[in-house]
Amino acid sequence: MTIIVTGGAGFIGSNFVFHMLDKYPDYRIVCVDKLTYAGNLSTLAPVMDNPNFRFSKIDICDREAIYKLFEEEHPDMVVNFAAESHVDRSIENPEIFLDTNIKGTAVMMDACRKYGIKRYHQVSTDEVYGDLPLDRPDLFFTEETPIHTSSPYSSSKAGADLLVLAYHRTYGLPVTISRCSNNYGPYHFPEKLIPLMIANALADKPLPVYGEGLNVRDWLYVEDHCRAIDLIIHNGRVGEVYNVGGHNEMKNIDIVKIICKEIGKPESLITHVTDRKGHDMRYAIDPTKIHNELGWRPETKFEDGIKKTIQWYLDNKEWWETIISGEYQNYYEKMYGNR
Ligand code: NAD
Ligand code: TDX
Repeated sequence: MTIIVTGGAGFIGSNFVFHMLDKYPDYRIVCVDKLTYAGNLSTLAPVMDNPNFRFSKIDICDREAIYKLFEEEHPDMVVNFAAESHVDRSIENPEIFLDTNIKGTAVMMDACRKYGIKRYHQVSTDEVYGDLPLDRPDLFFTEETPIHTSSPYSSSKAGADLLVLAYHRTYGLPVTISRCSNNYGPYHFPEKLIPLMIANALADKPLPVYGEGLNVRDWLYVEDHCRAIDLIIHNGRVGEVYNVGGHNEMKNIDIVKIICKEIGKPESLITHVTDRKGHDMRYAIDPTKIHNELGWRPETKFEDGIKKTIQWYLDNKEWWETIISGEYQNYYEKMYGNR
């Protein structure tokens, strides 16, 4: 079995590469990554010498390079993680999101059509469903919830999902889609809420909470997401969408307070800053389908996962300090000034 994993130098993709190489010693994993600001080759250092692993620096929009790779590798499956993934960046500059998230998805699927494939899996997000009101805790996103996006990021992911389903119906491409809630864990890029707050708290820097911090996200430990994708690509039904989430809804402000407590820093570091434009209020996944059909359920409780995550950031300071000192610093200063 040869699997092309795109975006494998990023947060979830790298965790998935580790999971697959560890669990399936006879699988070959070919990682395709453009190494944007969010991709970090040092993340993959532990597997670079593994004979079952190959890294290839390619932009998924580069049709010629992708076709050449398919001719060399004859993949059985593709799992497409590659994306521009940060909502705030999409608000600043939507265009790259259209290129990578929509056009890149089309290029990957065209290659699958041209060379044949057993499975194309699209890694999508709960953000395609838009948001839920705070005063209706009885509502959850199911796979039947209409697509109703808020940001350029989520719109580009929704556009990709629609293309994936269209390639299934029009060309019979054997596709599956997973729509997961917010992940956290090792190798999470420090522009996202949890790693940003951990890094800032450790440096005694202000903790920038958008608005009142009442927005709710449904947090899942990254390894649980990787196990869900593993199950879907092996046992999921072709043409189907699977929601992935662990019923772990939390307000942003509560997450930040937990991080302060775990790290032993004062809540006075919390600084309320201008709210995100079009900020989604609440995400909440109903994972009944993947539970009933594939037996998936989350294994890591938030109280354990957040401790493991903080410990990982303490043990791997070099990884994130190198990132923060580079290109990301320019972006951070533009967003938050010298706070
Ligand atoms: P990330 O930003 O950490 O990693 C993205 C990776 O894709 C990087 O390694 C980057 O270099 C690579 N990439 C970007 N553009 C590329 C291109 N044109 N060609 C090849 N590689 C390219 O993102 P992440 O958080 O790991 O998210 C991975 C996927 O999971 C995305 O599709 C995202 O939409 C989805 N997702 C993320 C979450 C979450 O909470 N992080 C939740 C649900 C779904
Ligand atoms: O500095 C911050 N302060 C803050 O209050 C940041 C970076 C975020 N926030 C808030 C905004 C959100 O309500 O925290 C919440 C989480 O923000 P992000 O970490 O940017 O994640 P989110 O916008 O929810 O999107 C994430 O989950 C779904 C991923 O980045 C997406 O790729 C995924 O699809």
